[in-house]
Amino acid sequence: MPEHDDTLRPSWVPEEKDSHFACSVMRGIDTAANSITDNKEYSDVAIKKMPLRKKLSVEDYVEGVSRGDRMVLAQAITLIESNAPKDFDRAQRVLQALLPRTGKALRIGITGVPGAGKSTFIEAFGQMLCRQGCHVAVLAVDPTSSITGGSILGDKTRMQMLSREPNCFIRPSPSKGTLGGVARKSRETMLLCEASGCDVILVETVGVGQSETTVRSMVDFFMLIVLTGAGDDLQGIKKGIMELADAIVVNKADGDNLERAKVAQGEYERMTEFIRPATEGWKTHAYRCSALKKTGLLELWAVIREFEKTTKASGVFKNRRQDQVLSWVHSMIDEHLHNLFFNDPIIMGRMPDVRNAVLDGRISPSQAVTELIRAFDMDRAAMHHLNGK
Ligand SMILES: Nc1nc2c(ncn2[C@@H]2O[C@H](COP(=O)(O)OP(=O)(O)OP(=O)(O)O)[C@@H](O)[C@H]2O)c(=O)[nH]1
Ligand SMILES: [Mg+2]
Repeated sequence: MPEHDDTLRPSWVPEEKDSHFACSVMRGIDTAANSITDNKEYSDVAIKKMPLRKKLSVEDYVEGVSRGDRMVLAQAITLIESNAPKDFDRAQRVLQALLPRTGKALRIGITGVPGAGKSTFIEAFGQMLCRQGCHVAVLAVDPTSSITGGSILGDKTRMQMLSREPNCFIRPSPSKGTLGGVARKSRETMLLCEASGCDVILVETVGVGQSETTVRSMVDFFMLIVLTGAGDDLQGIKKGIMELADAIVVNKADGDNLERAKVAQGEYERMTEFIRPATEGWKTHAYRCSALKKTGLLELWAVIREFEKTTKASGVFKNRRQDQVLSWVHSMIDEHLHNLFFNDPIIMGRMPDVRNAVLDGRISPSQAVTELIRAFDMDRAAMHHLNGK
């Protein structure tokens, strides 16, 4: 079999697929007339070729995104999301050039159990912000759904009112690959949106359990949306997730549910007494709203603005951003080293024996690690030696 050439991988091939991921690309139709060229009757028809979409240069991306051109922004995000190594370098150059324009938006994360009303909330809240003159971007982090392309893709068609707002940009999750990969792409997407002039970024977590901490680590304000019936085993919400939240919002406070929502709000408020606050110098409270009836949204926005004011004055806002960017660097190093180690041919060759030896009790786990790391070091040193010659 010929050596696998990574540069030939189409950019949409999922990261986790190995070289055996197979596809064939068929020649497309250039023009409507293309399909009838074999027909003698039409052989003289002048075939006007459709212009191909111009391939953007790094400067085109930078200029277009800076100008707030949403088409170019979408294309730049596609470049960031590409898994092709040849795109990685260009994407990073675009980001690098845009970096001075980033960081000015307020980043808000929204989580909650499935069906809590996150998407409905984002649609209503986003519309309200657009009406106030804000430029809003809606993103999602969904490492779970590689098949459907992420439920926000469905939401994009569902968030019809919001997607019609000229000041709003909705982007489905880069749903392919590991959580680490998805997180990198989402963070970089967020930076691109900021560079294009968005001043509020709403990030929805999709998929239960894994993505909350990741989204918390990329936003300033984190909101947990809950439903009534707080006593019912907390609806599967772990205390840990409540401890990430800067606000707990009881949604669906409308109609017959309003009274129950008031009770739930009280119960959650009491619970906040027992949890560690997510942000130093900020007391997490419980609120209520109806995403459907669009009530309580303005009040929530006021809470968020107050949060921004307080944390900016105390320096907590800036410190958190700095911690976030440093831990982002660390997690990327972790991921890189992890891949380097586990994809090393020597390690891959030795792993089954070492695994069995540990399982049989012939060597201790620590011994196994020492041996593997030594083999890895030697392999890297040999590679350096060869490359140096
Ligand atoms: N009565 C009432 N219904 C609501 C409200 N907000 C959302 N809903 C309904 O609740 C259902 C779920 O809403 P979504 O916005 O899709 O919930 P979600 O949290 O995004 O769900 P997933 O994306 O599947 O996790 C929909 O049928 C909404 O119409 C509300 O404030 N009041
Ligand atoms: Mg949703």
